[in-house]
Amino acid sequence: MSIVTKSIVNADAEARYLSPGELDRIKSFVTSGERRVRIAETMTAARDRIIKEAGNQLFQKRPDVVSPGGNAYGEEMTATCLRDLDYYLRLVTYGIVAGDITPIEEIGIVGVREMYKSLGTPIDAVVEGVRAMKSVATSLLAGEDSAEAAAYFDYVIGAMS
Ligand SMILES: CCC1=C(C)/C(=C/C2=NC(=C\c3[nH]c(/C=C4\NC(=O)[C@H](C)[C@H]4CC)c(C)c3CCC(=O)O)/C(CCC(=O)O)=C2C)NC1=O
Repeated sequence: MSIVTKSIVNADAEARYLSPGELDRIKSFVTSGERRVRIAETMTAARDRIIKEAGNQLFQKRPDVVSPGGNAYGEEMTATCLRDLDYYLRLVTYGIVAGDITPIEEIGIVGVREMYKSLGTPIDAVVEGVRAMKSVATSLLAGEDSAEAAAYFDYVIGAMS
């Protein structure tokens, strides 16, 4: 839910007008809108490159995951691993557009530890992959945009660490 929808639902539950504080938060959401959409556009257009470079960085740092016995060993498993990175990059773009981590949390964080545990996937290596995506993605963005995007990657990193 966006901050706009959320504020309306809360206010209507109490049959009241939006409060000055709520209107302030909506104002900053609206005024930052163009920037957030621009960031999401850049990341969406560069997604193949971000995934590829982040994957290379991850497998260099953690050769164990793509070695025999590793969770991402073999062409098919490596592709599934890169697909998971792609999932998280996509969720980060959702968060940036919504100006809110909730979509990332609901789709990709709730239950993630248990999921990776049951798959035998080392979650610390997934975190390493997200860190690498952050580094590649933020290098494609200018100052303020880069900091804004970094915050959403940091949310994923923190929630999985
Ligand atoms: C959008 C929300 C969402 C997420 C996050 C998601 C993740 C997800 N990753 C999976 C598998 C997997 N995930 C990985 C990922 C990795 N292995 C490693 O060693 C690396 C560290 C890492 C890559 C960074 C691998 C290798 C598998 C296949 C494991 C297997 O089949 O044994 C599976 C099992 C089913 C399948 O293979 O598709 C799910 C559900 N699915 C979703 O719908």
